Amino acid sequence: MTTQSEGTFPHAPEGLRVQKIDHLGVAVHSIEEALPMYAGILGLECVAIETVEDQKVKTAFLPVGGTNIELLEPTAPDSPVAKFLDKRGPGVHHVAYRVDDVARELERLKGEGVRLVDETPRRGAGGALIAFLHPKATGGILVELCQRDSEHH
Ligand code: CMX
Repeated sequence: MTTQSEGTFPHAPEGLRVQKIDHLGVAVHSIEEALPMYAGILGLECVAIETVEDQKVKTAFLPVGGTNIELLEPTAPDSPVAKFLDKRGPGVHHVAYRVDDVARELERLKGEGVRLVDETPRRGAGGALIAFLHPKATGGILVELCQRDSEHH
């Protein structure tokens, strides 16, 4: 099976219909230990903490300028975030783009041969429908597609 990497699309794809950057995911060892720095240096306050069992992460949302920082703490040694922290240490883990219809975007990207992590949407923090594209297809940055029913984040 062939997959696409940057700049090798046979028939120019339309690209995502992105509304905004929904959030930036940041991997941390401990949300509790990270929050004082976010408040004290960056002036960002946490408005929601939620565990997403499916992804094996605890999340904290910190609104900033119409988008959010999402802190990610692994809840199990086999969490993708635990693996990331082991390899790279704390830092930016993914960029999440808000789209109208994750399932439609996935179908279209699949049709273009883009390498996906998730072929169908899953439930993420705040009840959002989410899916990941593989970082090898998106310039080395893990990309999340995120669909929300309302502007609650
Ligand atoms: N950003 C950029 N590159 C990443 C990455 C990330 N977050 N995670 C892994 N990679 C790279 C690795 O560096 C590695 O590259 P090299 O081969 O060049 O060394 C490659 O991808 C494979 O990485 P790996 O450590 O062997 O990890 P896996 O292949 O087992 O898994 C991935 C990688 C992306 C498929 C997996 O992390 C995944 O499924 N991620 C999506 C789910 C997720 O991250 N959930 C947590 C957040 C949930 C939430 O926000 O709600």
